[in-house]
Amino acid sequence: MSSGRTVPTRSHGLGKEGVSTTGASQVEFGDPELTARINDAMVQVEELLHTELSSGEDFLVDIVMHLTRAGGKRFRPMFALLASEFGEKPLSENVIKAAVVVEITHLATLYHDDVMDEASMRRGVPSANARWDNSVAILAGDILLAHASGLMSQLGTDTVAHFAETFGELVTGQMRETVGPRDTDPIEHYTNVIREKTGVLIASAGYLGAMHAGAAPEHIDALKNFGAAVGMIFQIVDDIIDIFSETHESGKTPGTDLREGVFTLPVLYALREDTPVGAELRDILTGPLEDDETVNHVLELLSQSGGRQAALDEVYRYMDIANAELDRLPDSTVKEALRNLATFTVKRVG
Ligand code: GRG
Repeated sequence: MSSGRTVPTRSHGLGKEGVSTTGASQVEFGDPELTARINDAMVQVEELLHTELSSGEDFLVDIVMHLTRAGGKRFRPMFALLASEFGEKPLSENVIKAAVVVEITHLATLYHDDVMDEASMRRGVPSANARWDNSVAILAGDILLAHASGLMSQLGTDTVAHFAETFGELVTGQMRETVGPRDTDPIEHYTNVIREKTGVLIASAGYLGAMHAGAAPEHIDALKNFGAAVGMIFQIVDDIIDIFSETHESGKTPGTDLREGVFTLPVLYALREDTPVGAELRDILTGPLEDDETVNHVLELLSQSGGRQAALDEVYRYMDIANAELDRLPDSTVKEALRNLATFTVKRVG
């Protein structure tokens, strides 16, 4: 379950007062007016992110700005902005704040996740634990949560309560992954982990964006559920790519998860297959894979299995859920943009 992702079309630039908008994806939404509106609001997100995270002692600022400046897709704040378009106050000051809260929380999880995974790179730069050390990276995640909490308190107790739940689910997902499936079915375990680790925060972006724009309760609910489904698609697709893409297509070495002993959905389906390939995989896959030859052999076995197709079927099932949630929203160019966003995520694996 590696967390690098491919990027929608975007360009980089500098926002007002020289604030770097490196992370602000200049995404094309198929409607020039909407595109301009969202991209302008993304510059505001970037400015607030920069202002908020630049406050405090220099030694803290340097470290929290390390991954902030390194970019990332800014997918979550952008989704919060799009969700706000369904309310009476789209892209309002509180919507921008909510979008920043979500991105800062996401950043905090990345600092902590990299410590747990002993990751050496993140967003194309050395991870904080690699550049400094584990203690520094953990404390950077903690100070980010302090920043997020400060902004949240300005948004009111509903937002604070929502975030208490979101934090709880994020940590539960990480803990669930750490303790492993134990007596649970491994596929159910995997599904719970990715829902909690990835789906919950994307759902939160939709919820908070729509809520702070004053959207109707049923529309807030639809955007939250759409976000949760997109999170599942996002993660399963990434896990499929980790196994079945050539390095030149994904920019990553295939089988990273396998090397780390993390068995993602295509592998779990292949492992339960009642075929010679399934039996051989069950013999080999008892822990992390050490050497390239074994990884390559397992990748070959996986390509002969039905694991990829079974995982893809799950992706399409979540795509249906995402589309059904969109159907609960009034027709608009924003709704079509969200539909395209979900389709784009799936197209990465055909
Ligand atoms: C600090 C509240 C808190 C929680 C700690 C570490 C942890 C519990 C949870 C980990 C959650 C996690 C890292 C999930 C992976 C999510 C994911 C899909 C990351 C990659 O997202 P992208 O591709 O990254 O959007 P960019 O870099 O583009 O922002």
